[in-house]
This record gives sequence, C-alpha cells and structure tokens, in this order.
Amino acid sequence: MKEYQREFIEFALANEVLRFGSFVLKSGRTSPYFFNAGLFNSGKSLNAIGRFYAAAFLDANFEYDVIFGPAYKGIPLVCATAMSLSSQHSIEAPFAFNRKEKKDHGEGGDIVGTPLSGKVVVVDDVITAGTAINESIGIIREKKGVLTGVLVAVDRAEIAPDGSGKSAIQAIQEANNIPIRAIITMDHIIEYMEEKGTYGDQLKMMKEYKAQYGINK
Ligand code: OMP
Repeated sequence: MKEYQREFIEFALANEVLRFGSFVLKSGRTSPYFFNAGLFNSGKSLNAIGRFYAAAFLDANFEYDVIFGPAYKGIPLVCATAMSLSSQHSIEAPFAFNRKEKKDHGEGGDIVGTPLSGKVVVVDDVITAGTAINESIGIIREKKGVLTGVLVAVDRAEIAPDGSGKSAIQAIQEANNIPIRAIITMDHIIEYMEEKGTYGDQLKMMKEYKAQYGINK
C-alpha cells in the first residue's frame, strides 16, 4: 500500500466515512464495512477529498474532454476534483453532472455543466456490483459521449452478482475497454487493519466477507 492510500483510509475513518459494522448494500449483500461519501460534508473534508481524487486522476493518465459526476454523490466529488486539478495542478478539467429528473423549463435538460460530448471520465464514490457505473455509461452513450475512464474512491473488489464469476470492474472493463481506477480497494482496508492489529473480530468479518464475495480470495 502506498502512503497516500494509508492516509486516505485514516482520513475516511476520522470523518466516519469508512465504518465497520453490519450494512445492507444495494446488491442485497450484508457487508461488515461501508464507505459513505455523503459524510464528506465540510469545506475542509471536500478540499481534502478533492486532493486525493486529483492525485489519483493524474496518476491514471486518463484521456478526457470532460469529467462527469453522477447524481447524487458524484456531484460534490466531481466539483472537488475539478477545483483541486485547477488550484493545485493548474489543469482545467471541464465538468458536468446529471439531474435525476429532467427539467423542462428554463435552460432545460438533464445535464448541468459541460455537455457530455467527446471523451468522458466518470468520477464516482464506490464500485460494488457496477450498477451505478453502468447507469452512468448509459447516460454518456445517450449523449453521444465516449467513456474513456472511471475513477472511484473505493473498489470493493467483489464478484458481479450475475453469476459470471467476474468482478464488477472486470465486466465493465471488458465491455468498454477502458481504465478503471480506485484510490483504495477492499484489500487496502484489510491490510490497514492488519497493520494496526487492533481490529480483532472486525478484521475476521472482513476476511469472511472477502472469502464469500471478493475477487482475490
Ligand atoms: P454498485 O452500483 O452495486 O456498484 O454499488 C455502488 C453504489 O452503492 C455506490 O454508488 C453507493 O451508492 C452504494 N454504496 C456505498 O456508497 N458504499 C459502500 O460501501 C457500498 C455501497 C453499496 O451499496 O454497494
């Protein structure tokens, strides 16, 4: 694990964005951990999350014309990333996000910000089964954009629930031939817990969950 990944885990734990317990996921799986990006809810934490995303974004070397943050949790994330790319790296990344309900008056439409044409990189919070990312891919296609990459904070590295035995990321990568990057994966969280040596049963439950749903068992 790289130092910035350890820092990111500590930052997420300090803000209670990363928590341990029992959580039912969108996929119906019951998970011993949850990453709630909605709790990056102060100017200070948004500044920090923007720096982490911008660093990972630059590391990934994406080709892009616009970065897209899907509603709702992707919206502050894409804004924070664009701000950090500009203020810290002098890189202008045009950004956009969607409305969940189309507006039929005023400026109208369902995309706010830069039109989703050309090369589009999705900036979102978490990948589990890939449902949220596939919805974004649908929106980009509808707007005639071309998806060129995905950046998330956490790749939970789980097998897709479709019975294919592939990970959600593998399935998306194969279908779209694009890079998908995450600041951390579930393995980094487990490694962090092992390093600390204080997580006892929580660590055991993480390993059991990984054995059941993880891709690298
Ligand atoms: P998939 O659409 O199954 O890939 O799940 C990703 C989405 O689930 C995220 O965009 C979140 O809305 C939510 N989620 C989290 O926010 N954090 C987690 O740790 C796990 C999930 C989840 O439900 O799988």
